[in-house]
Amino acid sequence: MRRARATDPKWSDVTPKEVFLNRRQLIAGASAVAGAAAFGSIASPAMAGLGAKPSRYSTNETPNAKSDITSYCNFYEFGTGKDDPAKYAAALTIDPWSIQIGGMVDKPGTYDLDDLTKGVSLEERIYRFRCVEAWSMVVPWVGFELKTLLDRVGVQPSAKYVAFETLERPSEMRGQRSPVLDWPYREGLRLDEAMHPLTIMATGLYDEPMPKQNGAPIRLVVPWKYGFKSIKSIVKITLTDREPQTSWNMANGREYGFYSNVNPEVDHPRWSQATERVLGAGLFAKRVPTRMFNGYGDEVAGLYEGMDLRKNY
Ligand SMILES: Nc1nc2c(c(=O)[nH]1)N[C@H]1C(S)=C(S)[C@@H](COP(=O)(O)O)O[C@H]1N2
Ligand SMILES: [Mo]
Repeated sequence: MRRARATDPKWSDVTPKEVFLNRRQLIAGASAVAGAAAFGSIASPAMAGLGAKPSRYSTNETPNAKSDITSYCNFYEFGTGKDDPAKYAAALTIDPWSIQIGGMVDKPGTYDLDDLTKGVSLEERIYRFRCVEAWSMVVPWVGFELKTLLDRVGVQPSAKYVAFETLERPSEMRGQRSPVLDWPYREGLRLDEAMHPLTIMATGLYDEPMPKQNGAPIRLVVPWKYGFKSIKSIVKITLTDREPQTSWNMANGREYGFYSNVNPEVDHPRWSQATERVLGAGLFAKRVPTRMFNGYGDEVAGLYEGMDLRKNY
């Protein structure tokens, strides 16, 4: 793996979370302080910018620096190198942006992103994020529950799965000019996974609109699954009664299953999943045990009751 380049970090990139919070409060001034009082707690950094509310689903682990999160990325549409997305995603046009929603829904259509998210309140969700490549970080996402969006379009009783697709636009996504994957990037969830309160559509991180390399303007985040399930730059959502095809499963079904729940007991055919390297200062300084469902077992284990998680990897 290549080493990410530290490009001109801002104070928020190098400041521990607590200091970050205080600095944001000072900068935001009276209005954020008033907002904080209304919540009866310290201000979330998000209150100053995107207006996101803190969430009980957030971990209190310290988020990675923004420079880590935005410089070490997987986004094969822009190349397979970890630093390719930060270099090349600037070419992506994200305004206007629409999402085509169809299949087993009451209100199918092509929705402008602004219309789709109008009146939806944003939350800050600080989640652990574990890539199948056995590295991890902690990311302060901003977004809303996928359920909110699905409820808006009306899921029909026959629907059992949700399929997602990323934009296909090789003129702007230079990685799509190579057949590394069968474009567009595709992912999917079972409907109960999609409706789970931990599953979010993220439109920002660190209190700012989503950086292009992290999946602007809107991406999925499913914190108990390997990172590749969290599909970026979504343009299509389809409700279906069949398990959808997913890019990594299509590319190598033996190595990447549909479920891809984080599981320290089921190794990748080519490496162990028992531990992970925590991305941080001096990249990958720490190796820690990987937790079942990435530590979200209390919330999600029930979804898989009675299932053989070795077979359904
Ligand atoms: N469209 C698309 N979505 C994607 C990917 C990708 O290559 N293309 N990579 C996945 C993988 S493997 C990971 S680990 C995460 C990385 O998200 P991050 O770069 O924001 O950390 O995005 C996932 N979503
Ligand atoms: Mo990943």
